[in-house]
Amino acid sequence: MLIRRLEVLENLLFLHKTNKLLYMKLNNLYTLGGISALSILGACSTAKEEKPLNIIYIMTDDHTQQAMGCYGYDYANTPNLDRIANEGVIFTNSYVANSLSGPSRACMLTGKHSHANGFTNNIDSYFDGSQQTFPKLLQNAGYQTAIIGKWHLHSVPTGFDHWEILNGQGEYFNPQFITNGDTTVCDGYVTNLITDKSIAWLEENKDNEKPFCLLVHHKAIHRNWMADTCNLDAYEDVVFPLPDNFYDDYEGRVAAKEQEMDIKTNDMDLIYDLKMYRPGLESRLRQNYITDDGKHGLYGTMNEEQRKVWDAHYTPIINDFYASNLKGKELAEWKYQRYMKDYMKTVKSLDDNVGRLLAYLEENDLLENTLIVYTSDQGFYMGEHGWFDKRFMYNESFSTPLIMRMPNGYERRGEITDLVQNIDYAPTFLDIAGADIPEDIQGKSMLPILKSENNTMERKALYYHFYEYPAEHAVKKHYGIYDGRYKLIHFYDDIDVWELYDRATDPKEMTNLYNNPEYKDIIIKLKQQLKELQIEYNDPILEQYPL
Ligand code: SGN
Ligand code: CA
Repeated sequence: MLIRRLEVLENLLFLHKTNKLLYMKLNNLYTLGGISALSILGACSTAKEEKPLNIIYIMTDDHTQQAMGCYGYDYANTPNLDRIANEGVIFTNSYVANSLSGPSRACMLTGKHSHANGFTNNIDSYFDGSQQTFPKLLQNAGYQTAIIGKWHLHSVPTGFDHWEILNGQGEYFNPQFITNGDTTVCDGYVTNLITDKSIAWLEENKDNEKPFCLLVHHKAIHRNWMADTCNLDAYEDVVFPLPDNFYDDYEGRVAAKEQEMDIKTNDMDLIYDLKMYRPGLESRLRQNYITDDGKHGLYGTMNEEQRKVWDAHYTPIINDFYASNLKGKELAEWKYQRYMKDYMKTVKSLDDNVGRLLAYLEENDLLENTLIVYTSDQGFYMGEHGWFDKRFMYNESFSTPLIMRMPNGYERRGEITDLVQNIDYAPTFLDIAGADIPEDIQGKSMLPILKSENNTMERKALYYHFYEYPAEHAVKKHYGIYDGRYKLIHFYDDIDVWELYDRATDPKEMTNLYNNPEYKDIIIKLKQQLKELQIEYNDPILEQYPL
């Protein structure tokens, strides 16, 4: 109630952003929660209501908009995620700055592009934990902070009162968790365990006076898409529609042609990815990964009981597969169907566990004083262009899901079409906490647009830069600009190729218009804008490839 009153007051006085000083003063009074402040405002409130908003920031790995009911994919059964969107907002122009796990996480923590936070790729980057991050700034603003789940930044987490992270990518079954120097194997399925631990932390800290910011960062739905044993039967009867560009020939797109993330080829492995293992068969992936007790690496760390249920499900499918001896298109489309099934089964656990967390918050009266954010470290290809994986600035992997359940006092609902990017999360959380947003943060707060549909992000275009090459999946280095309609990309390093797409007429990005003379003026304008963004963000690539 107090929050609402303050917001009304802010709006009345046009404080928000227009008079930063007064706004900060008000926030200080509010954070201090002094009786004088309350009486000035004529508010009557309990201590609990005085707390600033809690934040729960759920992030999955490789979940994509095309696999969510609320984004219009009718084949996805995601009622709990849909609930978040229905009781809040859904961003339809939500993007990442660098479509890969570690880099994305570093962008989110710092609110800065990869070159500025120093974590450009998963292979040889190391996150410098001494730098400024939003959890540290929230701690300074009086929050208790925690991260549970995937971290993937190689260094020890900083800025968290509590952290319990997976070892590297983590395992689906019986994974290792690391906390303060201890590594523990926890029995169970990873998505359940991360949720259990998150709820346990909330429960342990429920009498804490401070507001909280909890990062629930899942391993799911990362390759190789292993579902919980209780969900193996889900989606088995569903026939997923093949994307109409599944057989893309990549004409006019050199980098797209040279990638190695094709469902139709050996890039997608029958054994490791699609679980068609038989004794005596070997996969080219995870060959050397054999658990201590000698189990096959493909099954990771499953125990006997889990493996039994797993085998009971997959053995008939494996037998059918080898008996049918599929070739060519039939094989490619069979692979696509298996991929979709495994992926969606893995989503099922995720959605169920989001439901569990929502139920806990509801039962503990936390729902109306907590902003719940759901996103992924990037989008993913679900057969579009024939692919799985991510990395490209093309739409499916440049975009990422972003839905938020709104607490009391946040009236905005429905679709938000503003251009937003994962560097915006840090300043948004700080703004919500009433903390100052440091000047060197490159993202922008989304708070104004969360408050009112009359506000906009006041942003003309987004900047993107992908670095991890040469590497698995062979996606070339590239940077680019997207203005909400046109997308201009420069692939560089061992090639020097530009691409232009008009997403209004070509949403699937199949026709590279860069060499079409009709677009000459548009290209000149976009290059100018791209240069301005590189200068604004101080990306040294501009020296190497001057515009
Ligand atoms: C692993 C996967 C890749 C994936 C990267 C990065 N291979 O290396 O397919 O692109 O992670 O993913 S696997 O054989 O180990 O499954 S990220 O989301 O962590 O960036
Ligand atoms: Ca990822």
